[in-house]
Amino acid sequence: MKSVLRSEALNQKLAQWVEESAALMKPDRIFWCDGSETEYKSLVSTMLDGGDLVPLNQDEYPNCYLHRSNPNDVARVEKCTFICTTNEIDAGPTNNWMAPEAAKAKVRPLFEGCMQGRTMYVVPYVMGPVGSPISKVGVEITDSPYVVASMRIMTRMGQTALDQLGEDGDFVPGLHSTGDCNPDRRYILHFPEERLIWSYGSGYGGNALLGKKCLALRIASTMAKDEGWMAEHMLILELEDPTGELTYFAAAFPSACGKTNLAMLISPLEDQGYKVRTVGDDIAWMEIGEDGRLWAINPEAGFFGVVPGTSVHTNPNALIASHSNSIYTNVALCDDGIPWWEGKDEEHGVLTDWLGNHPWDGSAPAAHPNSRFTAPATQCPSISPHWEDKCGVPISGIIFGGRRNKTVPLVSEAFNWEHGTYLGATMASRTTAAAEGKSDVLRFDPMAMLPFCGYNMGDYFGHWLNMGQRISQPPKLFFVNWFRTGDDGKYLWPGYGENVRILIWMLARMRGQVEAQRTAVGFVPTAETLHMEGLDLPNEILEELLKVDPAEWIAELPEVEQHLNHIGDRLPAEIRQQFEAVKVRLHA
Ligand code: GTP
Ligand code: SPV
Ligand code: MN
Repeated sequence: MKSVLRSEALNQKLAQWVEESAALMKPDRIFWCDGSETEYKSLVSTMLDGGDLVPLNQDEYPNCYLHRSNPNDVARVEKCTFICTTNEIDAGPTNNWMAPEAAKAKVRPLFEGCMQGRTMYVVPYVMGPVGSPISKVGVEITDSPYVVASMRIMTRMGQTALDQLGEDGDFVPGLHSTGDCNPDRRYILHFPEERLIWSYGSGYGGNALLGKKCLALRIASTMAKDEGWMAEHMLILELEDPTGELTYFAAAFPSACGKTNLAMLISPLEDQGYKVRTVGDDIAWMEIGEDGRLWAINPEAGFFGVVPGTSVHTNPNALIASHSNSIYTNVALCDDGIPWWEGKDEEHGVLTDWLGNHPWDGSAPAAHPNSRFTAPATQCPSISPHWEDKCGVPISGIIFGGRRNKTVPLVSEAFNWEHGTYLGATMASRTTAAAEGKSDVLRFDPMAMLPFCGYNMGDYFGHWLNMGQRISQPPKLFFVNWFRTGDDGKYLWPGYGENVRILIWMLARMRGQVEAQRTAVGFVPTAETLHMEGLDLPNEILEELLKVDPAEWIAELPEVEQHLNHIGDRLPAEIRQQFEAVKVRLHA
């Protein structure tokens, strides 16, 4: 076996694990990734030769490539995702569970010899700014060059990570093989007790880029509970006001419900001094600072963003970020090498669809609904100068939200942290193409963490309540809904850039500058307190967007109660009390 060793200072634990992994999977070669430009170029050229990548038009999209995944492998697969704790109760009722030894016994045979004839890449990476006390080192072993190239964009990958790891440092190991990409032999296993990840049989996104959902959310959420911090499925954004003051928000929306778009929005009120900048678009790690505030870092270094719906009108910053040095997965292609997707709002000639059919016959979407761009964060025009601050940024507001076509108002503010925790715990949203399964069905997705919490959801709510007691200057908690529809099924709120108006209202609330209506479900703005200048929205539509109809909320109570019952014995009493209190208020 040939080993291409580039690293001198070998960490004992790493050396041993690499050796064991090689013995198990029997690769022809071991390749240690240094993260360099030269290495990236050579990976790309290997993939171009093997047909793993197709070049885009290099004049228009320099250093950009298209990857077509296996058509059976286009999204996260929640049914194949397991939390392997000794006791089933610790994984809780919302996670699939296997006992650690049973899980390993089942999946180890799949890994045996799976890299014969292939290269085993060792991919060291840092989640979080290099040198930040909050950052963590992970190492992924994979046989997919696409994963390696993607990890180089999404994380601080290579020698930097080995340097941060040092000889005695600890890291989260993640074993990955695309295997034969058979959906019946697909497993994404997490061992939170030993901080280990095994992923077999998928090469796609959150299943395969192990730094993202597996480490930065499922494993990290467990570490965060044990150590007293938070790992959340949240964007982080910076709002500058006319005086130049910066305020930071974190927001949790379920997959494909608008985090990237909110984080990168272009404010239509820039000439009045309201600007938004991006710190992160998917994950936040938050710790209590010495000042008693909550400080957040973005553990990622790139964006793995939903492509469909991205246009000059919706998210120009994402278009620019992904115009060079980016990988597109499962988009359609024009004959001149320009990528195309639904909602791009651009003319196109004859297309090759995401499956490679040429010409596209128009009978199904040309780009897969979960097609993605993988782009370096530094290329985003709206990236904040503070995005890599080692201590993070101080969070003043936390926002929850989801896709609700009725009932839930455009924005509301929780009465306090406990009430906000209840709002997050009972949030529901229509499902999207980001995970395999039926789209557009309403499901409860607490704090947008249903697919990503590495432990018992009841304990997770308990952890939120506990954090609230420990944060002496807690952020205010809000709830938004950009997706309310009218009788014609069309969205009532224009969304995207206009969402800044809602952030401005939140800012005014934090500063005690504006009164709000006290409703049964939280404080809601009156139409005249929203900054609507320059937006031509009929007042009756705004009233409709802000409406809280107790009858609609009462009708949902049985489902909310069922959801809370499903969480089981570990549901904190405070959450149950919040539910009872809402019930009383709604009936009052
Ligand atoms: P993940 O990467 O899966 O976690 O998704 P995300 O939460 O970052 O969602 P993203 O911002 O990529 O948006 C998903 C889809 O929702 C895209 O098609 C967007 O165009 C659409 N979307 C985002 N924001 C808005 C909005 O304010 N209004 C409307 N109507 N659609 C939106
Ligand atoms: C999500 O589904 O929330 C994503 C995409 O951000 S994935 O990385 O596949 O999880
Ligand atoms: Mn996400």
